[in-house]
Amino acid sequence: MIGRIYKGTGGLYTVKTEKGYLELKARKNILKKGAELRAGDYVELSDSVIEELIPRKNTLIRPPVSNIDKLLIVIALRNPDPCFYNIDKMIAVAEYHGIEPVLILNKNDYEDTSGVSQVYGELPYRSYFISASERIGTDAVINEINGCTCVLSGVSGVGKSTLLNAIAPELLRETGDVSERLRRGKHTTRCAELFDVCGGTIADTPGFSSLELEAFDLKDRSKLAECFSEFREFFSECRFHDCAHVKDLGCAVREAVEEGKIKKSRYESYIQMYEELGEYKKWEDK
Ligand SMILES: Nc1nc2c(ncn2[C@@H]2O[C@H](COP(=O)(O)OP(=O)(O)O)[C@@H](O)[C@H]2O)c(=O)[nH]1
Ligand SMILES: [Mg+2]
Ligand SMILES: [Zn+2]
Repeated sequence: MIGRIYKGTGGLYTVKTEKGYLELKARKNILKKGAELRAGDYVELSDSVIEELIPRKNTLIRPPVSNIDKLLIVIALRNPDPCFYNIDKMIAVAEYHGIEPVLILNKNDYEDTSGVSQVYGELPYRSYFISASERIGTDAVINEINGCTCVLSGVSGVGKSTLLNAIAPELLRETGDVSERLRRGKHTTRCAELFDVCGGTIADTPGFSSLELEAFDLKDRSKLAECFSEFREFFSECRFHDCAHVKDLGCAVREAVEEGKIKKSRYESYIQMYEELGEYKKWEDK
Protein backbone atom coordinates (compact mmCIF):
# COMPACT_ATOMS: atom_id res chain seq x y z
CA MET A 1 0.00 0.00 0.00
CA ILE A 2 1.14 3.53 -0.69
CA GLY A 3 0.54 6.48 1.59
CA ARG A 4 1.61 10.03 2.16
CA ILE A 5 3.08 11.44 5.34
CA TYR A 6 0.95 14.27 6.66
CA LYS A 7 2.79 14.83 9.91
CA GLY A 8 5.75 13.37 11.71
CA THR A 9 7.04 13.88 15.19
CA GLY A 10 9.30 11.77 17.36
CA GLY A 11 9.53 8.92 14.91
CA LEU A 12 5.75 8.46 14.69
CA TYR A 13 4.19 9.43 11.41
CA THR A 14 0.63 10.22 10.43
CA VAL A 15 0.18 8.64 7.01
CA LYS A 16 -2.80 9.21 4.75
CA THR A 17 -3.74 5.96 3.01
CA GLU A 18 -6.72 4.49 1.22
CA LYS A 19 -7.75 3.13 4.62
CA GLY A 20 -7.67 6.57 6.21
CA TYR A 21 -5.02 8.08 8.43
CA LEU A 22 -2.64 5.64 10.12
CA GLU A 23 -0.10 6.31 12.85
CA LEU A 24 3.01 4.42 11.91
CA LYS A 25 6.66 4.06 12.69
CA ALA A 26 9.23 3.63 9.97
CA ARG A 27 11.34 0.55 9.53
CA LYS A 28 14.90 1.26 10.61
CA ASN A 29 17.47 2.07 7.95
CA ILE A 30 15.04 3.06 5.24
CA LEU A 31 16.92 6.34 5.08
CA LYS A 32 20.56 7.21 5.27
CA LYS A 33 21.91 8.04 8.69
CA GLY A 34 20.66 11.35 10.01
CA ALA A 35 17.99 11.73 7.34
CA GLU A 36 14.33 11.90 8.25
CA LEU A 37 11.05 11.32 6.58
CA ARG A 38 9.21 14.56 5.98
CA ALA A 39 5.65 15.73 5.58
CA GLY A 40 4.72 15.27 1.93
CA ASP A 41 6.80 12.14 1.47
CA TYR A 42 5.13 9.24 -0.31
CA VAL A 43 5.91 5.92 1.32
CA GLU A 44 5.25 2.26 0.88
CA LEU A 45 3.70 0.55 3.87
CA SER A 46 3.02 -2.90 5.12
CA ASP A 47 0.45 -3.62 7.81
CA SER A 48 2.09 -1.77 10.62
CA VAL A 49 5.22 -0.07 9.42
CA ILE A 50 6.57 2.28 6.78
CA GLU A 51 8.73 0.10 4.58
CA GLU A 52 10.15 2.43 2.02
CA LEU A 53 10.46 6.01 0.86
CA ILE A 54 9.26 6.58 -2.67
CA PRO A 55 11.75 8.84 -4.48
CA ARG A 56 10.97 12.51 -3.95
CA LYS A 57 10.16 14.92 -6.72
CA ASN A 58 11.71 17.60 -4.52
CA THR A 59 12.24 18.31 -0.85
CA LEU A 60 12.99 21.29 1.33
CA ILE A 61 14.96 21.19 4.56
CA ARG A 62 13.54 24.37 6.03
CA PRO A 63 10.58 23.99 6.09
CA PRO A 64 10.81 20.19 5.94
CA VAL A 65 8.30 19.30 3.23
CA SER A 66 8.58 17.06 0.16
CA ASN A 67 6.86 16.77 -3.21
CA ILE A 68 5.78 20.39 -3.45
CA ASP A 69 4.13 21.69 -6.62
CA LYS A 70 3.84 25.37 -5.79
CA LEU A 71 5.30 27.92 -3.46
CA LEU A 72 2.66 30.53 -2.72
CA ILE A 73 4.68 33.61 -1.86
CA VAL A 74 2.63 36.14 0.05
CA ILE A 75 3.81 39.72 -0.23
CA ALA A 76 2.15 42.74 1.41
CA LEU A 77 2.05 45.93 -0.63
CA ARG A 78 2.72 47.68 2.67
CA ASN A 79 2.80 47.04 6.40
CA PRO A 80 5.21 45.32 6.49
CA ASP A 81 7.01 46.99 3.61
CA PRO A 82 8.20 44.38 1.14
CA CYS A 83 11.82 43.30 1.11
CA PHE A 84 12.59 42.68 -2.55
CA TYR A 85 15.69 40.68 -1.79
CA ASN A 86 13.81 38.31 0.47
CA ILE A 87 11.10 37.80 -2.16
CA ASP A 88 13.70 37.11 -4.85
CA LYS A 89 15.36 34.59 -2.60
CA MET A 90 12.10 32.71 -2.13
CA ILE A 91 11.47 32.69 -5.86
CA ALA A 92 14.99 31.43 -6.57
CA VAL A 93 14.79 28.69 -3.93
CA ALA A 94 11.52 27.52 -5.48
CA GLU A 95 12.98 27.57 -8.98
CA TYR A 96 16.03 25.67 -7.85
CA HIS A 97 13.88 22.88 -6.42
CA GLY A 98 11.55 22.68 -9.39
CA ILE A 99 8.70 24.26 -7.44
CA GLU A 100 6.50 26.74 -9.25
CA PRO A 101 6.49 30.15 -7.55
CA VAL A 102 3.13 31.94 -7.45
CA LEU A 103 3.07 35.52 -6.23
CA ILE A 104 0.25 36.71 -4.03
CA LEU A 105 0.31 40.46 -3.56
CA ASN A 106 -1.82 41.04 -0.51
CA LYS A 107 -3.12 44.19 1.18
CA ASN A 108 -4.13 45.52 -2.19
CA ASP A 109 -6.27 48.05 -0.29
CA TYR A 110 -3.03 49.94 0.43
CA GLU A 111 -1.32 52.16 -2.05
CA ASP A 112 1.88 50.66 -3.42
CA THR A 113 4.62 53.09 -2.45
CA SER A 114 7.56 50.74 -2.96
CA GLY A 115 7.00 49.76 -6.58
CA VAL A 116 6.56 46.12 -5.62
CA SER A 117 3.55 45.72 -7.96
CA GLN A 118 5.52 46.76 -11.01
CA VAL A 119 8.32 44.33 -10.30
CA TYR A 120 6.34 41.27 -9.25
CA GLY A 121 3.25 41.82 -11.35
CA GLU A 122 5.39 41.69 -14.50
CA LEU A 123 7.64 38.68 -14.01
CA PRO A 124 7.00 35.45 -15.93
CA TYR A 125 5.16 34.01 -12.91
CA ARG A 126 1.47 34.06 -12.12
CA SER A 127 0.64 36.88 -9.74
CA TYR A 128 -2.53 37.89 -7.99
CA PHE A 129 -3.50 41.13 -6.31
CA ILE A 130 -5.74 40.35 -3.38
CA SER A 131 -6.97 41.59 -0.06
CA ALA A 132 -7.15 38.69 2.34
CA SER A 133 -8.97 40.64 5.06
CA GLU A 134 -11.57 41.94 2.58
CA ARG A 135 -11.69 38.56 0.84
CA ILE A 136 -11.11 40.12 -2.52
CA GLY A 137 -9.32 37.97 -5.08
CA THR A 138 -8.98 34.99 -2.76
CA ASP A 139 -10.83 32.66 -5.15
CA ALA A 140 -7.78 32.76 -7.40
CA VAL A 141 -5.72 31.33 -4.56
CA ILE A 142 -8.24 28.53 -4.07
CA ASN A 143 -7.87 27.68 -7.76
CA GLU A 144 -4.09 27.56 -7.44
CA ILE A 145 -4.28 25.12 -4.54
CA ASN A 146 -6.81 22.84 -6.27
CA GLY A 147 -5.09 19.58 -7.20
CA CYS A 148 -1.68 20.70 -5.93
CA THR A 149 0.59 20.51 -2.91
CA CYS A 150 1.45 24.03 -1.86
CA VAL A 151 3.65 25.72 0.69
CA LEU A 152 2.66 29.17 1.88
CA SER A 153 5.56 31.48 2.55
CA GLY A 154 6.15 35.11 3.35
CA VAL A 155 7.47 37.08 6.30
CA SER A 156 5.46 37.64 9.44
CA GLY A 157 2.56 40.06 9.10
CA VAL A 158 1.97 39.79 5.35
CA GLY A 159 -1.39 38.07 5.92
CA LYS A 160 -0.76 34.33 5.53
CA SER A 161 -3.07 33.34 8.40
CA THR A 162 -5.74 35.81 7.29
CA LEU A 163 -5.58 34.30 3.82
CA LEU A 164 -5.85 30.76 5.16
CA ASN A 165 -8.86 31.74 7.23
CA ALA A 166 -10.51 33.25 4.16
CA ILE A 167 -10.02 30.21 1.94
CA ALA A 168 -10.06 27.39 4.51
CA PRO A 169 -11.95 28.61 7.59
CA GLU A 170 -11.90 25.08 9.03
CA LEU A 171 -8.22 25.55 9.85
CA LEU A 172 -8.93 28.61 12.03
CA ARG A 173 -5.63 30.41 12.25
CA GLU A 174 -4.73 33.06 14.77
CA THR A 175 -3.92 36.33 13.09
CA GLY A 176 -2.17 39.53 14.03
CA ASP A 177 1.18 40.40 15.42
CA VAL A 178 0.40 39.66 19.04
CA SER A 179 -0.73 36.09 18.44
CA GLU A 180 2.26 35.53 16.21
CA ARG A 181 4.65 36.62 18.92
CA LEU A 182 2.86 34.57 21.56
CA ARG A 183 2.88 31.52 19.37
CA ARG A 184 6.55 31.77 18.68
CA GLY A 185 7.27 32.06 22.38
CA LYS A 186 5.19 29.05 23.30
CA HIS A 187 6.01 26.51 20.65
CA THR A 188 9.54 25.63 19.86
CA THR A 189 8.67 22.68 17.65
CA ARG A 190 9.40 23.32 14.04
CA CYS A 191 7.50 20.61 12.29
CA ALA A 192 5.45 20.82 9.17
CA GLU A 193 1.96 19.42 8.73
CA LEU A 194 -0.17 18.91 5.64
CA PHE A 195 -3.85 19.78 5.38
CA ASP A 196 -6.31 18.93 2.64
CA VAL A 197 -8.06 22.16 1.71
CA CYS A 198 -9.51 23.77 -1.42
CA GLY A 199 -9.25 20.51 -3.38
CA GLY A 200 -5.52 20.33 -2.79
CA THR A 201 -2.99 20.11 0.01
CA ILE A 202 -1.30 22.88 1.87
CA ALA A 203 1.67 22.61 4.19
CA ASP A 204 1.46 24.52 7.41
CA THR A 205 4.93 25.31 8.59
CA PRO A 206 4.94 27.12 11.94
CA GLY A 207 8.27 28.66 12.75
CA PHE A 208 9.19 29.11 9.11
CA SER A 209 8.13 32.50 7.91
CA SER A 210 10.43 32.39 4.97
CA LEU A 211 12.77 30.04 3.23
CA GLU A 212 16.37 30.17 4.18
CA LEU A 213 19.26 30.29 1.80
CA GLU A 214 20.96 27.34 3.42
CA ALA A 215 17.99 25.27 2.38
CA PHE A 216 19.12 26.04 -1.14
CA ASP A 217 21.59 23.21 -1.11
CA LEU A 218 23.23 24.97 -3.99
CA LYS A 219 26.95 24.31 -3.94
CA ASP A 220 27.46 25.36 -7.52
CA ARG A 221 26.47 28.99 -7.83
CA SER A 222 26.74 28.90 -11.60
CA LYS A 223 23.23 27.44 -11.45
CA LEU A 224 21.84 30.51 -9.72
CA ALA A 225 21.11 32.59 -12.82
CA GLU A 226 18.84 29.79 -14.08
CA CYS A 227 16.66 30.46 -11.06
CA PHE A 228 15.87 33.96 -12.35
CA SER A 229 13.38 33.04 -15.01
CA GLU A 230 13.39 36.31 -16.97
CA PHE A 231 17.21 36.20 -17.33
CA ARG A 232 17.20 32.97 -19.30
CA GLU A 233 16.37 34.29 -22.73
CA PHE A 234 19.55 36.37 -22.67
CA PHE A 235 22.08 33.66 -21.78
CA SER A 236 22.74 32.59 -25.35
CA GLU A 237 23.71 36.15 -26.26
CA CYS A 238 26.44 36.47 -23.61
CA ARG A 239 29.90 36.58 -25.17
CA PHE A 240 31.22 33.75 -23.00
CA HIS A 241 29.28 30.54 -22.62
CA ASP A 242 30.29 30.30 -18.98
CA CYS A 243 29.34 33.92 -18.27
CA ALA A 244 28.55 34.46 -14.58
CA HIS A 245 26.57 37.61 -15.47
CA VAL A 246 28.49 39.49 -12.80
CA LYS A 247 31.36 41.55 -14.19
CA ASP A 248 31.89 39.62 -17.38
CA LEU A 249 32.55 41.39 -20.67
CA GLY A 250 29.79 41.21 -23.24
CA CYS A 251 27.19 40.00 -20.78
CA ALA A 252 23.75 40.15 -22.36
CA VAL A 253 22.03 39.93 -18.99
CA ARG A 254 23.77 43.07 -17.78
CA GLU A 255 22.95 44.75 -21.06
CA ALA A 256 19.29 43.82 -20.60
CA VAL A 257 19.40 45.43 -17.16
CA GLU A 258 20.84 48.62 -18.70
CA GLU A 259 18.11 48.62 -21.33
CA GLY A 260 15.40 48.13 -18.72
CA LYS A 261 14.45 44.69 -20.03
CA ILE A 262 15.36 43.16 -16.69
CA LYS A 263 14.38 44.95 -13.46
CA LYS A 264 17.34 46.44 -11.68
CA SER A 265 16.20 45.17 -8.28
CA ARG A 266 16.04 41.61 -9.59
CA TYR A 267 19.57 41.84 -10.93
CA GLU A 268 20.80 43.36 -7.67
CA SER A 269 19.26 40.44 -5.79
CA TYR A 270 21.04 38.06 -8.13
CA ILE A 271 24.40 39.68 -7.40
CA GLN A 272 23.77 39.68 -3.66
CA MET A 273 22.75 36.01 -3.68
CA TYR A 274 25.70 35.12 -5.88
CA GLU A 275 28.05 36.69 -3.35
CA GLU A 276 26.27 35.10 -0.42
CA LEU A 277 26.53 31.66 -2.00
CA GLY A 278 30.24 32.24 -2.49
CA GLU A 279 30.60 32.96 1.20
CA TYR A 280 28.52 29.93 2.04
CA LYS A 281 30.80 27.75 -0.05
CA LYS A 282 33.92 29.12 1.60
CA TRP A 283 32.37 28.42 4.94
CA GLU A 284 31.46 24.90 3.83
CA ASP A 285 35.02 24.12 2.74
CA LYS A 286 36.53 24.85 6.14
N1 LIG B 1 -5.13 46.29 5.34
C1 LIG B 1 -5.06 44.97 5.26
N2 LIG B 1 -4.65 44.25 6.32
C2 LIG B 1 -4.59 42.91 6.21
C3 LIG B 1 -4.93 42.25 5.01
N3 LIG B 1 -4.74 40.93 5.20
C4 LIG B 1 -4.29 40.77 6.47
N4 LIG B 1 -4.21 41.98 7.09
C5 LIG B 1 -3.78 42.26 8.49
O1 LIG B 1 -2.38 42.05 8.61
C6 LIG B 1 -2.06 41.60 9.93
C7 LIG B 1 -1.19 40.35 9.86
O2 LIG B 1 -1.96 39.29 9.30
P1 LIG B 1 -1.63 37.75 9.58
O3 LIG B 1 -2.62 36.98 8.79
O4 LIG B 1 -1.56 37.47 11.03
O5 LIG B 1 -0.17 37.65 8.93
P2 LIG B 1 0.85 36.41 8.98
O6 LIG B 1 1.88 36.77 10.01
O7 LIG B 1 1.47 36.36 7.62
O8 LIG B 1 0.09 35.18 9.30
C8 LIG B 1 -3.38 41.37 10.64
O9 LIG B 1 -3.64 42.48 11.47
C9 LIG B 1 -4.39 41.30 9.49
O10 LIG B 1 -5.67 41.72 9.87
C10 LIG B 1 -5.38 43.02 3.88
O11 LIG B 1 -5.68 42.53 2.79
N5 LIG B 1 -5.40 44.37 4.08
MG1 LIG C 1 0.31 33.81 10.82
ZN1 LIG D 1 26.09 37.05 -19.02
